[in-house]
Amino acid sequence: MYELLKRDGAARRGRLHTVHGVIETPVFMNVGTAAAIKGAVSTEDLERIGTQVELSNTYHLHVRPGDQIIRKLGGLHKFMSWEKPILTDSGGFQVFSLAGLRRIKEEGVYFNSHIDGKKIFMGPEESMQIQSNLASTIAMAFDECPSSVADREYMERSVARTTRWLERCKREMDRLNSLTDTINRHQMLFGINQGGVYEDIRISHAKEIADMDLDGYAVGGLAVGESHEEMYRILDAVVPHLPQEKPIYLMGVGTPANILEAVDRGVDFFDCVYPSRNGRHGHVYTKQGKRNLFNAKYELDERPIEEGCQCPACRRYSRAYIRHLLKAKEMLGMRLCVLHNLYFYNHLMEEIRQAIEEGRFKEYKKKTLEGLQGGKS
Ligand code: PRF
Ligand code: ZN
Repeated sequence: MYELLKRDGAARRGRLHTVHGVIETPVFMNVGTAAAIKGAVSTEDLERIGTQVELSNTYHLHVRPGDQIIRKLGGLHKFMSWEKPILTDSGGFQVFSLAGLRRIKEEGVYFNSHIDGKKIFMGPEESMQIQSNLASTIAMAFDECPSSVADREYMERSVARTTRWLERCKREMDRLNSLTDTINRHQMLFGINQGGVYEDIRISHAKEIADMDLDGYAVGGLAVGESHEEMYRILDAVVPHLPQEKPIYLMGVGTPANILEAVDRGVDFFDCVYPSRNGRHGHVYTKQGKRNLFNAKYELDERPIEEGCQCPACRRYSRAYIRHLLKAKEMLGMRLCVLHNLYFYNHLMEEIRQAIEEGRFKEYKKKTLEGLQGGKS
């Protein structure tokens, strides 16, 4: 159940009640694709840095170790020792971005595993069955994420198929949740809006799926190569047509600036690999923009990554020390940068929530964007 606590312009402060506890929104979900946050970050670390939701992938876990194994071990929560909410992506997007040869048919997608090349079929029913075995809190619908340069005709056919797939997802999820041996019989299902950069296709698709009474609605197919301005134009067009009494999730987005802009357009959920990926390369986020800790100017810098930051890296270590670890290729260097970056994103969301509650989101956004742009390094 989603509770809308406060609106400040189009920005929303809400609360999603789940079987694994409450999610305070807007929220940034921390990506742990294969049930592991890259950068040697443990679930214990996630608890320390204020993570509310962990995100894993159907496709990766189906390929390795296998969702049947995870089911036998009691589900993903027990497997990775994480009690709070987990969202699983459906596999659709990963199949399109990772798998080798693939063929899209009405029934689903035929592809080869990126691990061992083995032939795999995944359709809406399979995706729901895998996610039910994983027993995540929130399952995502099985969709197609078309290329950002797909033409109108392809987009129309693809979106129509994604709608038919969504109907099949819903039916299968209802069936799985009614079975007595299902681990999480309260698994939620979020639908996904597609349509590329075509506003009219986006809007008609949003209207079609709005009636399906799903637990939440995602905007997919963005941040796939189009400009930021195009992404904001599509959000302006489509978000008002999604059910306002349900949470809205912008998939795979993005930079701190992208998140501020999307919150300002009514988005509640986010996920992105940037904080962990950048952290692994020694790129760290601060309110004054990103820093590259490999830079020689940090050699004798005794300050923490960001002054005042309460993350496990900044509370204890200097830029000079972390730079040394990175240069020496010590795993701890990456790990400290990733912890800082995830903390930075989680903390940013906390500040966003507070600003909305206090009715000063516009002002907070303006000030934060100025800082982020000012210190670009
Ligand atoms: N669909 C799914 N997962 C996704 C996307 C999508 O369109 C995106 C697009 N940015 C990220 N992750 N299922
Ligand atoms: Zn820090």
